[in-house]
Amino acid sequence: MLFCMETKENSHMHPLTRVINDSTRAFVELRFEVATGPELEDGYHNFDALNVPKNHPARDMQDTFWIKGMENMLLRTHTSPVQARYMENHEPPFAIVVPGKVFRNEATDMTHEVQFFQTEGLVVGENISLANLKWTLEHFLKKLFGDDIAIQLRPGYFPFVEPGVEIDMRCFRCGGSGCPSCKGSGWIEILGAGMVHPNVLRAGGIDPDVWQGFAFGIGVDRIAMLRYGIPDVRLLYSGDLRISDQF
Ligand code: 2U9
Repeated sequence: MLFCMETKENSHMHPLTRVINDSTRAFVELRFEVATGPELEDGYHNFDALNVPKNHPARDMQDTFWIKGMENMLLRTHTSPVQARYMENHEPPFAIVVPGKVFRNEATDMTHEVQFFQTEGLVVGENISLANLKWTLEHFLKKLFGDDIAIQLRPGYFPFVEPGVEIDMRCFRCGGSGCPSCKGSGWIEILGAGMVHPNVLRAGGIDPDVWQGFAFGIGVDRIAMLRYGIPDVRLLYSGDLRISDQF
């Protein structure tokens, strides 16, 4: 599923569309199936099925757009409920990639918007390991940023995975020596991932003693900003044609 197939002479593809298409395609080439789902979700599939604790701050009114007058309905805060629903209706093994729009009820600034895009993924099979996760995501980043990239994995916490990892890419501005783009560290945080938590597999009707899985979440807007040097996420939604005219 591509958001826009081609550009004609004098027309331009929006940078977000380019990143959504390129990232989805990178996984489709690896035989992932594209899955999509509703933007209006229920609390069960957005939070409970994903092992997000009842008292987690993400569930707060301040962080989630709950729908007035509807019991336990919200605008999805991530595309993860699509994977949760897919597990309920499919037997493993499978590999899916899930591009889509998500919503967070928070103040906007240069790096935060109330509406943005993610490309998430889920692979469930026998003997799936962290090595499979690392190869797949390194392959994806090479497709987007070229073969010369280097990555590192750090421990990270997300309730739906255990262990969770954050993946950094060596800074392509300074090559790792440290600059303002990477805040002097030489590395840029690029995505989050991990091995699917047994509680999450169980909620999807999958036996964690038989099947293992890895999952990942990619912030499409962040990738577009890094790839094209866009300083403020809000420019991506400004409708200013001087942005898309450059692509
Ligand atoms: C299921 C099981 C596991 C999805 C994951 C992340 C790590 C992650 C962020 C990236 C940038 C959100 O847009 S962002 O701020 N996401 O780091 N997402 S693991 O894990 C899942 C999803 C569904 C059933």
